[in-house]
Amino acid sequence: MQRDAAYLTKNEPARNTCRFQYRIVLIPSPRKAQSGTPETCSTMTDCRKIIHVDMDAFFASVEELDNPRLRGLPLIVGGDPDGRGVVAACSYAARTFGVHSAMPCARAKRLCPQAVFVRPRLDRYREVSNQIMLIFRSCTELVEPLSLDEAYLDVSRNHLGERSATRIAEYVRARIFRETGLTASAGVSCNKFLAKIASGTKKPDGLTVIPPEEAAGFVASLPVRKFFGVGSATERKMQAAGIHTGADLLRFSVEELIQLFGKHGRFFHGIARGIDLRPVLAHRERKSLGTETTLHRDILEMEAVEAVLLELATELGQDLTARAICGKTLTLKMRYQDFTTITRSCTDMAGFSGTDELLAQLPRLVAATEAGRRRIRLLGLSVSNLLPKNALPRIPKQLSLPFSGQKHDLTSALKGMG
Ligand code: TTP
Ligand code: MG
Ligand code: MG
Repeated sequence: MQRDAAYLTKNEPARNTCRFQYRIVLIPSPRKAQSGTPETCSTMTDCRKIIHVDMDAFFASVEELDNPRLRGLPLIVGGDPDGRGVVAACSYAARTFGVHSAMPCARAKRLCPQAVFVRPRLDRYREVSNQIMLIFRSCTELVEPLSLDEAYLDVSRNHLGERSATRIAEYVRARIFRETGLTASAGVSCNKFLAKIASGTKKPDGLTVIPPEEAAGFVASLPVRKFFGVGSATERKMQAAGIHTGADLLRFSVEELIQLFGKHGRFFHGIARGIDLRPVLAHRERKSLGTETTLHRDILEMEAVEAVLLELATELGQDLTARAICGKTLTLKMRYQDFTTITRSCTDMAGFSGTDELLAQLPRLVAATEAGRRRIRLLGLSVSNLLPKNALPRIPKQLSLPFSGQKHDLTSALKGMG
């Protein structure tokens, strides 16, 4: 059977001209051609072997690993259940109660009063993340991490000399379990979109393979909200246009989709046909670095706003210094009581590389908001346009007054704006 050749056959000789020596790609399917089914990636240029690996209930699983008494309990990693924090992660036992990531902890507690709440320990999660990334990199150079717990691997060529991407995925999952004690789920296919969808279909501890010739059929039945790049606004727009599944998307030309969804239109046109030519980028650069906090109560007083910003700027400044990077653009994010969210940014070609530089610009950004007049529930600071710190010319910087002599006194600085 031709179907699984690329993924399951280890020792079979390659019989076509595909660069990476696997034989599905250049063999057109006569059945499909006759029935007029749109081309799938099996007949297009995409002949890659992509794996997407994602850890199961990552933060929660690490907590269970380190504290066996928590195993099997409904476990929630996140903020204070009696405060206003949100759920970062929850165990699969907690999910049976309807709890999920990003849900307010208070609601999670109402849904599952017996849940055990623990606070996140990011350093520990980073440590495990480093371990799994090393396992990925032992298979291929082409590893693109998406977050602490997941990555794409392009194993078209790999260090193991293994032809079957499925076998590599099994090997990776087994090593992760052996070396960390944690389970991961993986998806295998010919592109990033399909591999990522696949990894989510048999969670936890699952492996799913979507062979190229099954891609179009698979995507046809997929609800559009599962498509990469479809947030709730795009989903509403799609539903208004009568697009509910991948099959519905097939009725639209690329021009029509571009008209409806701008630059994403072309991507949607491709993935409806199982085509996604995005490469796995091993050195995808971080685009921004930031920190934000949901406040315990909505705040109006400027002193409180300033105190929180001081904390955020100190944390972000330390992070920038520790990573030896700087960003040319500083962005202040503010969410008001009614959930309206605004951002205010400024750019400094000399770059922001530490707390003092952040603090020097904050008064200007705060002055462009309604802080002091509207209650605020969330504050965030981030820098973007990142560069290594030593990549910028050394421009002697005069910190803007009124900071001189009052290091870190944001309150005075803001009052000084008058
Ligand atoms: P995910 O991989 O999205 O989720 P998960 O690993 O907890 O569960 P799943 O088995 O469904 O993959 O996210 C990885 C970690 O990132 C998660 O454990 C905690 C963190 N995270 C947040 O802090 N906030 C969020 O909103 C999400 C989605 C994740
Ligand atoms: Mg995960
Ligand atoms: Mg993940």
